[in-house]
Amino acid sequence: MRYTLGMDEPAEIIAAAKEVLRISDRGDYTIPAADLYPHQWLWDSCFIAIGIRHYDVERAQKEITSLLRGQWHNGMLPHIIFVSGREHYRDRELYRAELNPNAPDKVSTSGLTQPPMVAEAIVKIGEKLDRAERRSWYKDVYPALLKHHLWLYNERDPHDEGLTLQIHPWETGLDNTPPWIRSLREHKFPLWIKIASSNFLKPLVNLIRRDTRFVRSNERLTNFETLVLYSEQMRIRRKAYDIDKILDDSLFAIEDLTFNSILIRANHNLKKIAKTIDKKLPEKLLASMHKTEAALETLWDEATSQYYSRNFVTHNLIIEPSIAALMPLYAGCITRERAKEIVKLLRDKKSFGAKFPVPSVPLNSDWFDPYRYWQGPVWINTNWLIIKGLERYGFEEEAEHIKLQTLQMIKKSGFYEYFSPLDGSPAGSKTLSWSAALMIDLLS
Ligand code: 2M8
Repeated sequence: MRYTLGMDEPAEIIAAAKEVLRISDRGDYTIPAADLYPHQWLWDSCFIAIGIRHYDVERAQKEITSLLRGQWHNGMLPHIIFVSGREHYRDRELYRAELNPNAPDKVSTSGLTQPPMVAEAIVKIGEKLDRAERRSWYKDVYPALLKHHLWLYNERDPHDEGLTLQIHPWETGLDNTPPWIRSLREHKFPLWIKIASSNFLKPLVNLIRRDTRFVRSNERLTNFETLVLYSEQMRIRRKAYDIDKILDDSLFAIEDLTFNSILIRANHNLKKIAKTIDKKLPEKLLASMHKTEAALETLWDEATSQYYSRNFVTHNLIIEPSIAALMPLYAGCITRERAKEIVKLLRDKKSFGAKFPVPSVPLNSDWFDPYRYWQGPVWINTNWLIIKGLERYGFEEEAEHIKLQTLQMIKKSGFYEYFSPLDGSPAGSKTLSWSAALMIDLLS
């Protein structure tokens, strides 16, 4: 197949990437992958738009405006907008977003959100437009974007601390990353999870799971992890997505390092957009934005010289290393000293300095598994975020190295979902849209 083998020149790779995106194009939006992810996802569409803007700005704009059609009345941007049709009834049922009066009337969505990459995508698209077009583009999307940021602080920063909280691992985009699975394991689960994830019932659960029909089970979440994430979603659904009720009785309420690092960049981009169209952001929002940057520093752990996510309830850092440790580079607000500490981790061959960087879990972690989803493999979107962060701090050589190794993996195997950091071999879905789109961006 043209898009998986024999790519050499950048132009060939870009052509192959466009083909992957064409296959998953559903008119106004792009699905992440036809097999595993047949709906529209929030941060996927942002990364996709960042790639598409290089050859079709209008289509990239549609990718974003189609996301905004899913916005809840309270400002939340949901992490999935479902396609219609009977075959996907089960996916929509898992959420039943209509239980909450804020859910949109015309489209079916999830009741969770995902990292706020929208502002970055809007600005990146803006870079491709002339001044007048850019102003008009920003004017079109500003009200929804502002509403989203207001929601993030109003609903997800209830103590006005500057850090937003996430209520499910799916909100962080890093589903089964070790800090979450460890945090969830600290709680008592319904007995049925224990029974259903036993070896005895494995064949039965495997039969129900849709994902392992497409991808080898050693490349996906374990049955236990899948069931825990599922049961957490059911708990949130039972609370009808009411944040007060959820916080009253939730196993998972964390201030995610990746989410908040992305929020800091998003805030900068929102300010840029407002300035371009002569809008004044509300004072309270500006104060919250300022607080977030200061609060990021409270996630630093002196003993291990790293940043971590924090448990919202206990306020304890979750000392479990993962790719999130590198994301403050992308936030761009940390000191050069801190940035240097992160680069040390990236260079350390026992930690994140793998032959094919950057592993989603450091090589010396007990959790590390080269093929298991967010517990080891290299992902193109996190590489992209790290590259942008390194460039911002002037670590050009490190950024270039990650870019080159990313290119090698893609050239050899195609636009897979993730890759082994040990030898670059591919895993997961064969054609992940953000792998294609972000490769276009890195090569352009
Ligand atoms: C994965 O997450 C979804 C749930 O949202 C899943 O496991 O089914 C993650 O990799 C997430 O970051 C990504 O946005 C999504 C679609 O590519 O898949």
